[in-house]
Amino acid sequence: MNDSAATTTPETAKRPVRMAGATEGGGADAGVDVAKLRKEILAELTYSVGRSPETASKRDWFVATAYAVRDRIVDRWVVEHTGEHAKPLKRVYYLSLEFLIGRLLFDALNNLGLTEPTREALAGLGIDLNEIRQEEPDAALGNGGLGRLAACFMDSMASIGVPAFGYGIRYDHGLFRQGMRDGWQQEYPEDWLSFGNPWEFAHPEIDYPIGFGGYVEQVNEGGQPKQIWRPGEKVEAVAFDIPVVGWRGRHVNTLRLWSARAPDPISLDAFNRGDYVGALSDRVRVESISKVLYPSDETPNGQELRLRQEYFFASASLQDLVRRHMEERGDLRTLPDHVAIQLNDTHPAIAVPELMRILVDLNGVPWAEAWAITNATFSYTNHTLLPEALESWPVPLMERLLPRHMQIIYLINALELEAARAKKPADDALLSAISLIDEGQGRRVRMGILAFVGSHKVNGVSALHTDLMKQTVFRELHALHPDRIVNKTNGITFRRWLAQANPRLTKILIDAVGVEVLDDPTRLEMLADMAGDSGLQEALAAAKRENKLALARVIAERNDVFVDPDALFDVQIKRIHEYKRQLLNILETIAIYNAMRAQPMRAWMPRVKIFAGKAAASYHSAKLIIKLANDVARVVNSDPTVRGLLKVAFLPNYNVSLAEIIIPAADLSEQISTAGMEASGTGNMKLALNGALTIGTLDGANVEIKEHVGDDNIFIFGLTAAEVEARKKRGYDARAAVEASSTLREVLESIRNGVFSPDDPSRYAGLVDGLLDHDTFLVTADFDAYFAAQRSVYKMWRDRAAWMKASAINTAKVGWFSSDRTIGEYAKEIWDVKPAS
Ligand code: 26W
Repeated sequence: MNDSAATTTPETAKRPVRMAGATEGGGADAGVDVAKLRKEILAELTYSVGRSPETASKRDWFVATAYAVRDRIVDRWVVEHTGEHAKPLKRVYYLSLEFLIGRLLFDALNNLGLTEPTREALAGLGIDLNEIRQEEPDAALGNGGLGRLAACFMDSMASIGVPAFGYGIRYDHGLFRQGMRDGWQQEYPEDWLSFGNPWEFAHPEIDYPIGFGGYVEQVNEGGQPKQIWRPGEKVEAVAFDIPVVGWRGRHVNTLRLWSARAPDPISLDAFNRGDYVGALSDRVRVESISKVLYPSDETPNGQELRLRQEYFFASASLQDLVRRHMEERGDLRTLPDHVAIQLNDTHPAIAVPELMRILVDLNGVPWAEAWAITNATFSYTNHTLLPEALESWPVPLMERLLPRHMQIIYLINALELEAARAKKPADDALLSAISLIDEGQGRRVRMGILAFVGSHKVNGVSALHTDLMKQTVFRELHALHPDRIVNKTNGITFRRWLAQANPRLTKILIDAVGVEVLDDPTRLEMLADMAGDSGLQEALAAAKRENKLALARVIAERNDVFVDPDALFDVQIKRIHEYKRQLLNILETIAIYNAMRAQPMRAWMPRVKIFAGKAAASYHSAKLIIKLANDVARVVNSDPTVRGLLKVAFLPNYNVSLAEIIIPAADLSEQISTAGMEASGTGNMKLALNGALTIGTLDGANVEIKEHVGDDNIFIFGLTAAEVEARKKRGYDARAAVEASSTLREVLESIRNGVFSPDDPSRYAGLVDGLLDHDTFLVTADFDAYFAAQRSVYKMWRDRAAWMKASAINTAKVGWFSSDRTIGEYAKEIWDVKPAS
């Protein structure tokens, strides 16, 4: 069957991709038949969208173009999944509750080398590709770093040839849209599917039953006790596939997202009784599982629905991959030879007991053997050390929703504790530290421990984070399993974050170091030797200025704030969280403002402070920080003494598409988290790649960025992770720090006195008191160092040549942070998969 499908594949699929010189945007665009492409787009418009060119809207043109491109991807997909390619030795399954994808059109065009041909094909029809690009809604099926990393990894796996499936949930509603009312964040529902999704293939025939609740029956099978779970409730998981095409179209993987469907669409009993709402209520309850992404970031939500989501997608994914494995190999015991499952944080960790249930209960594999298979198959990535973000579920909830899994967890726990006792004789503290059950406040299952013991490798996402994992959350488990924890420093896909987002810079790089840089980012290094070249610097400065003009237009449109493209663009874009310390940045902004008011006629360096990011809806302090940024913006931007030399803009609704506009335009990248708290950061990499200089603490991947770009090309300040720890242990006195810093004292006084909140002078009293009484994130401790670092930023900015040289060196030296490198490391050291390339 496979072979015949391959032979019926259209001829285009087997045609090798021609790799003549790349054009702006980066693909291999030569040799594409533009007239044919135009015909295909027109045919899609007519037969798939059902519109004539005369009546078609921009959205119709976008959909027609997406379909035409999708056809070409499918041609390759079919080839890759049939015939000789159909059965790779080993596949990776990336389980993630979040995929923060953004728009897909330019991803596909760029990777297939179709950007310029499509532009031309559409231009011939009077359509502007850049305009229809805006019609695609962002797929925002993620909160922030963790979800965006999953999307970059999907691109890299397809690009370097790691056969992979991504598994997740097809949320009807992605991350909320952020609006502003009087400077306060408002959450509005997001509706990315309202006009359909041209990239996906619905597969209603691929559906798996997912059970919840019920009871466990013990039966006797040939003298052996056997457990059978009898769920009280059934949900169906239906597959929707999005093809993921890699660089130069060489490989196409699949992102398979599950949607919940009720087995019975309607209760006829209720309907016949005239209860029309009741007739649908079961269905609504069941299908709520895939309705909406949980918008919390680093805060637990403890909702039953969240646990349902986790089990729903873990179970569907395991059923799917086990079925595939059995079809291909016919023996469950060889699973780890052909399957590697990566758990993206603990969110899919329930897959560990689920695989045990499949092996032991459903297939009669003896426990010890099943455990060895499970452990060899799974690996787990930790993305945060914040204690409040470490997932745990109340035992009673687990017992009610997943009774058999709870039994399995107890058994895993008993055996793990026994093994630990055998290694290191009875130490109660050790045993309670590694127990899967937290006996603290109500009994809870710790998902981090479950993921750890169920995996053969556990990784952190930067060198510092991995070290801290060994010293903190997994200290005891690390002592018992010293080879299990490894580091895999995060990366980003250069295709989206350089070639697509910043075609102007990409063109300069291609001219400078050759088109091969698109395939091999380490070639960026060659730029370092030219960094002092004035011609190169001028070209880079001109590209940056164009990008800043584009951002200035967006700021004018969205915020009605007019900024000078020649000012320093100082950018902090990420989720709003106290540990990320947007507050520190705002305090410094106020310090500059105070200084300007004290000496209005000094030659102040023009600067624009740009903020963007969402706060979890229930995270009040984060929402107050957004309000403060907006209050400061209003006051500063309208104060004539400032003469426009300082501008502040909080751009609403930060998402992938907005990031693609801000990042190429940034001069300064704010990475100022309290040391030890940001696991890695990936925005830091995107900004450095695009030529922004970093002002940052020695936290997460900043440490490694510093090692790559060199001390002279980055502004590092503040307490180290070890110093933060020591400070906290010793008991930190913020009042003394504030007393010692006249700048900080004035800043806090102006906030407290209502300078930025004349309508409600006490609005920030609690915020200021909070800083003085319990400055958990050491904002006051790092303020002076940060302020001084900002002054050295100014100093370098004054010397344009020095700045542009440092900027070029940043771009040159961050090739290592490509997610292709990261995925190569996972493939070799965790998955044991050979990339096909
Ligand atoms: C239970 C609620 C919840 C939801 C999401 C807890 C924790 C999370 C994530 C772990 C948050 C997250 O996105 N972490 C980020 O992961 C990135 C990719 O590794 C890192 O670069 C960031 O530093 C880290 O904060």
